[in-house]
Amino acid sequence: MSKPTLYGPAYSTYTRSARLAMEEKGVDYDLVEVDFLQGPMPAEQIERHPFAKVPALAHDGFKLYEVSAIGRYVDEVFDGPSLQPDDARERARMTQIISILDSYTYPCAIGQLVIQRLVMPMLGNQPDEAAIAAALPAISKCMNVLAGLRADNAFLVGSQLTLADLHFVPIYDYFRNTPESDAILEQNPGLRAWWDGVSKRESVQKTQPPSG
Ligand SMILES: N[C@@H](CCC(=O)N[C@@H](CS)C(=O)NCC(=O)O)C(=O)O
Repeated sequence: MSKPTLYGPAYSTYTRSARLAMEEKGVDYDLVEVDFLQGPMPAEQIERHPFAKVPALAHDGFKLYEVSAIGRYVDEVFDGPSLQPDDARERARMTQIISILDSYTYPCAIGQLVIQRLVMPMLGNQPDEAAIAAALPAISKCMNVLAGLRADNAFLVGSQLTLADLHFVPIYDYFRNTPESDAILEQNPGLRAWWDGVSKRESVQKTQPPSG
């Protein structure tokens, strides 16, 4: 089977989730950097992704975008440890968590807090403090819910690393670097325990976003 190519920047949370799936499976892949912070989304990427987002995958003539689809494809097509539970209820829980991350967590934790607190200053702009303050209750709710679903398990779904963990790692990693995360994580020590475990994985260390 030929090597897949992933188009997206190493700093992107969704690109990192797709990379994490390939790293965990032991898949050899090429990463083609696509920048959208210093300018508009490049036209070639909009051809790959009509909604002008990253990442997109190309493999043996097959083209795919949307990270939850990419993760499942990578898991099912390549050898390596399974990233989806066999048990129907656990698999449903995994899908539920990915949906919670996409629908409720990313928009407030990354789209508001991380963009305003970490990205805006990096680009030489002032953070919008009102937008940050407005996002905090929603972030807190998401983290409480995710901590509750994890309960005392090693991973978000029971004792097996799944695509749900790989979806959350990049979001959590940026979030934990904001000063606002302290108070929210104080309330959710279970998420810190989860991070202590997953952050030691080689895949997580190898896909660390570039600093600055
Ligand atoms: N639903 C998409 C979301 C992808 C997404 O939001 N990617 C972000 C980067 S992490 C992006 O492309 N942002 C560029 C923009 O919104 O202009 C997926 O699952 O792949």
